[in-house]
Amino acid sequence: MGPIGRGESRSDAVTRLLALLDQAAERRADLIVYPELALSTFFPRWYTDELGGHDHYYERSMPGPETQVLFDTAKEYGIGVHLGYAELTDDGHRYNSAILVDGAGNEVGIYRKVHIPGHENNEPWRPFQHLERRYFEESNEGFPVWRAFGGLVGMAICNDRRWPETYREMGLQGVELIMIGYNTPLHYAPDPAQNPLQSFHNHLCMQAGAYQNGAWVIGVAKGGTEEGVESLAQSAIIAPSGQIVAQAVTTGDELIVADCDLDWCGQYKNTLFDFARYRRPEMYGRIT
Ligand code: CDT
Repeated sequence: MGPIGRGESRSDAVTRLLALLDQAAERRADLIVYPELALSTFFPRWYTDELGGHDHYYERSMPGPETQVLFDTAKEYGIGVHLGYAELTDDGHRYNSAILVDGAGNEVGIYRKVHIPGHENNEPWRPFQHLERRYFEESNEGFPVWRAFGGLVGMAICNDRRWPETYREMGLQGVELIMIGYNTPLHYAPDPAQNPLQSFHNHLCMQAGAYQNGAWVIGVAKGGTEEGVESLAQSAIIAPSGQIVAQAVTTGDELIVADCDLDWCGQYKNTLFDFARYRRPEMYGRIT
């Protein structure tokens, strides 16, 4: 996806998601993967005195009144949906979440972001804030995998993709396809020397995660310049070999498609990365 401006409503965003869904149907897709926080601008870039100052960006139910049409249309097409959104639970918890539904419209699972980057307090020295640690709680639910789409699938969100444990936790459960939405500003205030490496680091970690676990990785950006902040695009579909088989070439709304044969995973999971045969967990004491 391209940027979502502060003035764009939830319904405006859904209209754009529907246009991509129509294209996905034309391409006979089984599953469409939308990015992190796909229904709003990336609001943690602004500080509010009140913690609830951004609550209008959160979803109280999923599907909700404005998003129901997306799930209904996807069900008519028989296409599964992965959608990132800000979740406000009935008991007042705020999570950076993603929902997955299958092609029949049944909920497969909800994933809540484990690794929450950025900072808790206003830091005016930054050109823009990254207050995810103020507006989202860390999930303690880990990285489950679910049976869906003829295989084992899992989810992660943005900063999660930089951590090898994310992929390994799912890899140890046999995951075959991992969906990851992201919003990654090109400017990293604590160390701007990393700015020119954003694209490299993005693909580096997702390609490594795919290869080392013999799984497909679908990395989906909300990129382009959003409210003056330039963010990385370059969504990619990565094979279990670690190769990128499809990549976005614009910074706007763009559909990329690949035929993700889950049987390809076995070529890695049953040979070089036969975990049961070759892993040495007793040598990895610090992380096990
Ligand atoms: N959304 C998200 O997690 N973004 C972070 C930005 C870097 S931390 C300020 C990321 O890891 O891409």
